[in-house]
Amino acid sequence: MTKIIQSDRSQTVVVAGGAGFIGSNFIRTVIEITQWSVIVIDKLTYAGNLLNLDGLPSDRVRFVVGDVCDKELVDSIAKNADAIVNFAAESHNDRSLYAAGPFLKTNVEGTFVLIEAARRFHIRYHHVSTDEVYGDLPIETDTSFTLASPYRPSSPYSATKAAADHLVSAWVRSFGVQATTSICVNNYGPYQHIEKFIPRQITNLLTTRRPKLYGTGRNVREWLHVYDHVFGIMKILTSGQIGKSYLLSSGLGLSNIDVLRLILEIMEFPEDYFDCVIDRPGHDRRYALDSTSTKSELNWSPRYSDFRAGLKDTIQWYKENVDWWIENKRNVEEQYARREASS
Ligand code: NAD
Ligand code: TDX
Repeated sequence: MTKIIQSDRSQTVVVAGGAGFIGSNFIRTVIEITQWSVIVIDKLTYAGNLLNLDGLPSDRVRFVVGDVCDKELVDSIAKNADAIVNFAAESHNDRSLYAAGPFLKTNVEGTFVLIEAARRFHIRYHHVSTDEVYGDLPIETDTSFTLASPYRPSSPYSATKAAADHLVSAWVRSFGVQATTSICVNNYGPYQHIEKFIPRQITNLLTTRRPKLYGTGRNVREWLHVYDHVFGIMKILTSGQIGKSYLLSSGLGLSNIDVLRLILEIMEFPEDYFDCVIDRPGHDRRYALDSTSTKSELNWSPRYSDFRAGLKDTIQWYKENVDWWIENKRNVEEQYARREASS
């Protein structure tokens, strides 16, 4: 029997990877707008941070440090839960180009362990995926990927994400697992790790470093505020059709150089205050998703449609939360410098 996940009932949701960027924003929303309790399982890799969950009520949020590849641990947590939402991943393309092992382990094997638990305990599973599974689009077009587009991942990261999506579909078809998948464009907002494009450039400017643009900066990304991603996942969990994938996007496709120029303008730096550095190998040209069917089926649409305003709030968040990122900054930039030197 399908378990219906309702926001106004007391339910227990396991959030894998809940100490990361999107997972922690998801948990804040869950606590705010539902009656659910949350069990977080997170390995606390370099990308996980307990501070991301600061201030949440301890009677509704339990934290377990652990690996999603650890079957016994996952089973012990999942057996009394109503749903698993899986954000746990190695999530950075640049890292996957230099050390792909952890990506295979967490993104593929971790998904396997979690969907097996969902199967064993007959609970709902939601899988968090990315537009990158479709590969890229030419820059000079306005086409978008749809659910009918073939999977053509380009980087080691996106190949592992594509593999995980296929596992989920196979477990739905072969074993009737009650799963859904969301496929989302690039996110921005509070608590994003400073290795990623937008927070890296903001924190560069806040520490008198020059922003770093890969290649010519013409590559295009579609940007969705993390709050809109989280609301989309809530809609899918509570009213999505089992077995389906849903595309989540904003229509806000911008070249990297345009995003950087906006950051420079908001932070009052000259528009040419950046360095062009060596390009990412295999750098995907453009991402874009057509989320028309998600919008009509789930009555979801992005609320943060003003990218400049969202970016301004995000810059403000990094200004107000220097303690959250400052200790990491030198290390992150040293790692970038080392990778650049070795390529
Ligand atoms: P993140 O790197 O900020 O967080 C990942 C979290 O997973 C961290 O807390 C980390 O400690 C945890 N983790 C890693 N390996 C683990 C393991 N083996 N066991 C348990 N926990 C582990 O990532 P994010 O940006 O929040 O992304 C979350 C999900 O959303 C990922 O699946 C990513 O592919 C997907 N996604 C991200 C974006 C984006 O723009 N950030 C866009 C679309 C989809
Ligand atoms: O310093 C930089 N300079 C730069 O020009 C960095 C870190 C990135 N870039 C470029 C590369 C990309 O074209 O900016 C763009 C965005 O880069 P990332 O923040 O690394 O994101 P991307 O590779 O697009 O992937 C992101 O969106 C899809 C997330 O990291 C993934 O987890 C998600 O699946």
